[in-house]
Amino acid sequence: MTSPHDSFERDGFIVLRNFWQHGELDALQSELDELGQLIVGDTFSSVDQGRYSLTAQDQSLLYDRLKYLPALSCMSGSANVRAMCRSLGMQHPSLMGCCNMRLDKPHDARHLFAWHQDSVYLLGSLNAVTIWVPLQDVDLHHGTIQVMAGSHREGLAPFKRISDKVIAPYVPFLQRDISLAEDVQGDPVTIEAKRGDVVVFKQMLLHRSTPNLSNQIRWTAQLRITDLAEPDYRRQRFPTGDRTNIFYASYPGHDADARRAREAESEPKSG
Ligand SMILES: O=C(O)CCC(=O)C(=O)O
Repeated sequence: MTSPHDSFERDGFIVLRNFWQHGELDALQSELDELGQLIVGDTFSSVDQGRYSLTAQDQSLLYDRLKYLPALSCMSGSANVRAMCRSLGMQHPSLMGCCNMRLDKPHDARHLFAWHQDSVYLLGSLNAVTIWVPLQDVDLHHGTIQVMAGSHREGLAPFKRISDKVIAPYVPFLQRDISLAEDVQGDPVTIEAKRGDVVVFKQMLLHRSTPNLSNQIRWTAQLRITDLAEPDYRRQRFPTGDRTNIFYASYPGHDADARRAREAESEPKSG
């Protein structure tokens, strides 16, 4: 029989059922409600969008604060997350300082992520993982993610710049700056999960958002863990996306020095 570790290495993702057993999700949800009530008003409720209306301004103010909810740090640093990462083969799991929460409103496609690999934006070790945490059930109706099983084994997929941001160290490159250079081929796997489950996927795995077709917001948290024991990551002095960018970090399929030279070559010559 295939072990969870072996299937994770093969597929690049795993769904762990009933992972949160110590009230972690309730703690996160109550912090979320407290924040929402502070920013949006007393009627805010993370389980019922019918009770309040969300202006674009409040949505953006709320969204920007979500990643600072203390419960996200507690969950990221919890003993069960650490033990789970070790059981999936990480030797020295460490936080990446970029945990996050998403709010995906019904029928709002503007913030959906197209196919991508997190490593392009967040960097981290080759075996770094995202722990994707739904606060309610997720499926094609409520909005979820799709993954391309096994795609992490191909290394970094060809990517292109889609903004004119200058390539320099300490300049973060985000989804609006870089996209995949080619269409993704193959049959995606649609993740179905319940509140309490976690989806762990390698940051090298191709994945994307699907639209929320329900009438409630889809709330999810993303915890990110890197492995400081990975030799190549250490050799590169532990690059993370808040301090540098993909033009200064190499992965299988991507030589940063060669890529920077190519980008410099294609810059319009001045004078
Ligand atoms: O939750 C989503 O829709 C996409 C999340 C995602 O792609 C990510 O956090 O890397």
